[in-house]
Amino acid sequence: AVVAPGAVHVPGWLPPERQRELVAACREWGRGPFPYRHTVLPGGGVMSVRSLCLGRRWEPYRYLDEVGVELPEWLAALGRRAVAEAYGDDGGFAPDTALVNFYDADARMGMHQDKEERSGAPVVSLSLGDRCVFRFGNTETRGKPYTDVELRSGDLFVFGGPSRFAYHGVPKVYPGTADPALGLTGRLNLTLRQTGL
Ligand code: MD5
Ligand code: FE
Repeated sequence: AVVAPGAVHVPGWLPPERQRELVAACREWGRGPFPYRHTVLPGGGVMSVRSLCLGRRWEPYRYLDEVGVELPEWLAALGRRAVAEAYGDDGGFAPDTALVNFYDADARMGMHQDKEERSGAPVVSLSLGDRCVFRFGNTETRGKPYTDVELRSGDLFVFGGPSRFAYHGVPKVYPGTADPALGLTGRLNLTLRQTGL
């Protein structure tokens, strides 16, 4: 479904077996040198999600060089296929970072824009585990108008073109809504990005 120009939601894009593999990979990356952590913002606020990065590392409000944890080629290839299937063409998408966010039952993400990337390339978002409300806004203000979309495990969302710099957030996660067979309590979101650095 095209939610806005450049914003394409593909429900159930990843089949259950691929979802399980991705959950296993997310768990394994958490055992690496840079495990999931709450990000502390420059103003002292602490994000309720826990995050890790592969490839270039994101810090509020900048990217650092890669520090030994590579973005696996299979994950970059999955990102290219995602853009190709959402838009009909991968547009040369070449992600150099993956940000993985873990949401427990109480985690939220306030309305914000993703502006640290210096490229107009799209952002690929993959959701795993619990369902959530994803709030897709506008490029002018944090507030209305916005559209609330329910994201479920396996859903793909690609944000590009005029939607790339829209405000967005996750106001609610529905705890206990993941398929027990997935073996995940909570929600994981992977984003693949091209930093342009
Ligand atoms: C999430 N993550 O569900 C979301 C999915 C983040 C973040 O927001 O910054 O880690 S990515 C949603 C997104 C990314 C880039 C642009 C737009 C949405 N957009 O223009 O709407 O954890
Ligand atoms: Fe964001």
